[in-house]
Amino acid sequence: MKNNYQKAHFLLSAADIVQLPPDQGIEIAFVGRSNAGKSSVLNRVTQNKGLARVSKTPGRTQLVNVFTLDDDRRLIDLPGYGYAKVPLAAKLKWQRTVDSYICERESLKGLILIMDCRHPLRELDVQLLSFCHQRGLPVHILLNKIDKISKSAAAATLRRVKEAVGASGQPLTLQLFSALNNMGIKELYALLDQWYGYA
Ligand SMILES: Nc1nc2c(ncn2[C@@H]2O[C@H](COP(=O)(O)OP(=O)(O)O)[C@@H](O)[C@H]2O)c(=O)[nH]1
Ligand SMILES: [Mg+2]
Repeated sequence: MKNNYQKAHFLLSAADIVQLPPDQGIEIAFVGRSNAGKSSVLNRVTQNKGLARVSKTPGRTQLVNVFTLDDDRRLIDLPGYGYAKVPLAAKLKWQRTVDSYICERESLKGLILIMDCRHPLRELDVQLLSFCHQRGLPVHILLNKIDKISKSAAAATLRRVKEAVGASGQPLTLQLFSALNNMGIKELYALLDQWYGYA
């Protein structure tokens, strides 16, 4: 039997938040620096390689990609950030789109912020956390690629990031994850089930 997330199918890509579907039901958005592993995480969660392929289609990487789980629930793939060579205009466009999505979207229940565990809390990650903080929106951080570092280094990273973000008083949770070997998938499903109201 398919789990709730395997049912995800592509609905549309939006260049601007006015192109999004009606603001009803529950949306959870996945976001992160380019190369942190957002596409790999989405593939894992939905067990559907086609999903991230859609998001990778040239021209769509800078768009908000919307996937439907059912009539009331959507999964949102926000454009990645932090490419070295992106022109300033594109950076500003990313900021505007993501900022207005986060600030205005009523159905947005929470964000899954994906970071490479070896390079956590880069500048735009912190900026994103602050957008969410302003709205009191919960964020769940995935420290991804945990298979790349030792267990003790992973534990130390978790502790360090927890300390760094804990001080803000923001509704925030975090976990270790690996899109490569599925580590942390149960914990992530439990969180998503709770936010989507499946639990
Ligand atoms: N070892 C390891 N590699 C990963 C993991 N997640 C993603 N990758 C690799 O990191 C690179 C970027 O992943 P991708 O999903 O395209 O990142 P995106 O740019 O954030 O969508 C690819 O080569 C992936 O195979 C992980 O958990 N472990
Ligand atoms: Mg990607």
